Amino acid sequence: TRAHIGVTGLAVMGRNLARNLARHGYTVAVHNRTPSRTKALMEEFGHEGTFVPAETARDFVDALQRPRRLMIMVQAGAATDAVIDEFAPLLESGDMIIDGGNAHFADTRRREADLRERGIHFVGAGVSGGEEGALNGPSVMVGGSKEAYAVLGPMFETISAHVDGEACSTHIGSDGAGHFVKMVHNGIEYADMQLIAEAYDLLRQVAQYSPAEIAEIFRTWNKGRLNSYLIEITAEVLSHTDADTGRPFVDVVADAAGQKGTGRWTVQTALDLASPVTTIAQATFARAASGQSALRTAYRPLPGGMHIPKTRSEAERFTSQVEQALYASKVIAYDQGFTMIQDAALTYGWDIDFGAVAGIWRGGCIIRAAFLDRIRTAHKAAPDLVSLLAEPGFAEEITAAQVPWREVVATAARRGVPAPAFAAALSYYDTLRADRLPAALLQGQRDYFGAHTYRRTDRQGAFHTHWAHPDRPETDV
Ligand code: NBP
Repeated sequence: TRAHIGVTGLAVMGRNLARNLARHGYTVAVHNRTPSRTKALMEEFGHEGTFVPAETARDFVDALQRPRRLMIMVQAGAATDAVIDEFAPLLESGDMIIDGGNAHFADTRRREADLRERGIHFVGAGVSGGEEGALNGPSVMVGGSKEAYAVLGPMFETISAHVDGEACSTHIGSDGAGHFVKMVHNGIEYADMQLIAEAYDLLRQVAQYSPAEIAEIFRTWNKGRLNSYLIEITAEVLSHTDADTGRPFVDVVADAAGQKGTGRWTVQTALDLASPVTTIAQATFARAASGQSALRTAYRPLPGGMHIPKTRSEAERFTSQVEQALYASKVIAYDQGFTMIQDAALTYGWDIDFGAVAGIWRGGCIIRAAFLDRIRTAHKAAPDLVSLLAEPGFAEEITAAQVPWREVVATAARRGVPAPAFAAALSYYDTLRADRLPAALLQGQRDYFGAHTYRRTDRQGAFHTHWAHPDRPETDV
């Protein structure tokens, strides 16, 4: 029997995806550069389904049904190129290489163009949900050709997570679109996590609640509109007690956040696209700032804000304001992410169904949340929706939340509690709702020092003022 699909790269992700496929009845060829991993998979999990272990690249390729479907789950970057270079010469026209790793979308675009010339479909698939998702149902964001998705889609839709009977896998768009959307997913994840962390910090420092009490607050919030995987696990982490010291776990963890890079890619790419993903950027910079230990030592002696203890009823009122601020900021963070995908779709010619993107993020991935169902509905109802805030339901909620949102950001500033993501989200809201922006002054400055010209509100054309002789008539250039 020939295999329906082959997986090469059998570290945690590849092994679990191969098992997921086999458990769903597919015959899966398995291969790894170091054969011991293949052997280990067969020994431990071989009974779970039909696997065809292959030691050499040739055996692996020969084990596959045509058109061949070969999935790569190796380290992103040079390792992925090395594996493509090894296998592509063994493939035939019409075969498919799927890269399920965390590739940068620009690499995926390059690889797709290169392999397309050789008649091979290259499918960059963003796989979210970590090892657990890979095994039990990930969210899969698939790029590449429609023809390839027609063949691979049923397979991805079978092994992906499901919400209300719908699969969390879809064809996002051509070439790098799948990996792009996965990257933005991770950027939104950074923002979501940072916003939750800021909410915790404010509840702790301003309202003086203990981690266990804050865990209870998050549990309550998780029953409402903030219902999400991240809120749920936050409550778990906050209620955890360190076994060694008996102290809250969150108090014994070093406060320097790590990052593997996809949040950073989102921000770097956003700069290139001129997409103002400020909340995602602040979340990424907040992680970077937390790791600047020398700077933190230098700043630590400097004065902070006013300490005004809150009474119990004030603390309760503040808690409800923080819920509003968290929700409003979250809507902004997601809106920024979707805007960035829209900007990229225009730049790269991707025809993206935003409702479908929100739909496949409802399950299997880290940002899964009840809220995504509403985003999906909003985009399905109005496929040209420019912003979530253009949808009456969201607009109404933000209108209701804006006063408490401002109160929370102002309280954070007065008390000296850092809330960079809350503040960035609010500034973004105020920037985009402003009648007039001081960008007009920037244009004046640019024209002054660099003769960069400006447009006028009352006439067509590009103008330059002779700043050395401002009374001379401006030139229409
Ligand atoms: P790793 O990213 O740790 O990569 C290990 C695998 O790459 C092994 O199979 C290793 O083979 C293989 N490999 C390397 Br390294 N260099 C190679 C080369 N030059 N030629 C052939 N094979 C090579 O594995 P992972 O943690 O399972 O992740 C796999 C992919 O999935 C990565 O792109 C990762 O970024 C992504 N990922 C996604 C998530 C998620 O939540 N979506 C989570 C974790 C990882 P060896 O056994 O011979 O050394």
